[in-house]
Amino acid sequence: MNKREFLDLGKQPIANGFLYENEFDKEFFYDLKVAIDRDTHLITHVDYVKPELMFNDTYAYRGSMSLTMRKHFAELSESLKKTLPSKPKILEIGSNDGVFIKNWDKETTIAVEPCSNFAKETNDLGYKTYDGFWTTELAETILEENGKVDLVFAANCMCHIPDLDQTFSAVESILTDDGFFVFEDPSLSKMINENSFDQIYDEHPHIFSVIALKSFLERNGLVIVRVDNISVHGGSNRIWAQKEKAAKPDSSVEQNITHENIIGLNTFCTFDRFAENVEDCKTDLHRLLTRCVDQGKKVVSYGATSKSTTVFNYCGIGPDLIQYITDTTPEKQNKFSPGVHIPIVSPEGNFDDSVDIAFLGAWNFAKEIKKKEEVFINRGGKFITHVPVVRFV
Ligand code: JHZ
Repeated sequence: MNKREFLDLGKQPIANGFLYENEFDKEFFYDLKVAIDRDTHLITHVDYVKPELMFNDTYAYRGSMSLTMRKHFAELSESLKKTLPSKPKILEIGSNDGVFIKNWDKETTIAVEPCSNFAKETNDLGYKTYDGFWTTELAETILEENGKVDLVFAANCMCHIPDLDQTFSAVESILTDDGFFVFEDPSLSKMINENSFDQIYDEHPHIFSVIALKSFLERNGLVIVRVDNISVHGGSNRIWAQKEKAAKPDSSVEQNITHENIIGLNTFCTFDRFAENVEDCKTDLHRLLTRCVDQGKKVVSYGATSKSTTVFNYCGIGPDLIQYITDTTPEKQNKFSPGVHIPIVSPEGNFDDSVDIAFLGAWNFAKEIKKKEEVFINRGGKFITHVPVVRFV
């Protein structure tokens, strides 16, 4: 790739590398620098972190921890079932804890998951899960053992894989002639509009525009036939692609590309301006949290997200500003956050009357969280977000 760097998010740890105190001194850090590829306009890291350092048998993120995402995948599955032939054969790449495949028939569903803890969990549930990274070799094995599939699905997984050419050509090889490749990932246009720079961390080596995806898919025999702009994870795009012969793109594809051109996703200055906004956010957030602490407020964070790893490490926010992070995920509790080492605790008994202010680490679930935390809000508790600008909400 012919990369032009535009943003430096500093030294960062593994975003989901929650750790114990006795592991602090051997923690891994890397330089998180972001670039645009001059040829395809793909937004991509300057250097990629080795996948094995992020996706292994201690992976902590569980997709099914929020009601929003459980509902999202249940509804999507219902609508896919109407589009696909009856009893479709499906393959999910990056099945995590099974939040999507649980809506499908065990007999006709195959999954691929490199985090062995989750591959074991879904195998135990009866879904045939290949424990490994999606590669040409694994695709060949799956093809030999199962034949072609009617749907390849991936949610928040394609943007995790450094080598997109290998990834997409392997998808093409396993699809039936009129099969669909459907995948969703955070949208670049949303990230730029909302200044949600925390979508960038080790696990997201790319943030996709439709413009860039078109180049990568087409050179691997796949054509985008539909784009859905969806609200999850702070604004994502669901891309529908098919083999060239079957593809009949609808108007959403051209509409999205036109919109992306209008907002400048194909020009360098858009990203230089974004980098300036990111810098401003760092100053504003640090200043607001410092002011709250100086006023004697108890400030915590809500949701130990990958996104907040970027925010806290880039903005220099540690336990001096945020006393602890509450999170419902058992695998994260009683550990410390990556890099800045803020304690992570269960919300039970900790998100209590003593808390004055909570930074929304999981700002993408603001609606769900505000509904759940009405008591906190009604007694005057305040949430802080940095998206799209630093403020109380
Ligand atoms: P959430 C992960 O990012 C990582 P993260 C990954 N790379 C990716 O692409 C995206 O997901 C999709 C907790 N929580 O989903 C649960 C509460 O404690 O924003 C989660 O730990 N209480 C695969 O980590 C976290 O917040 C609640 O009420 O940025 C949310 O993490 C709710 C709703 C959530 O993803």
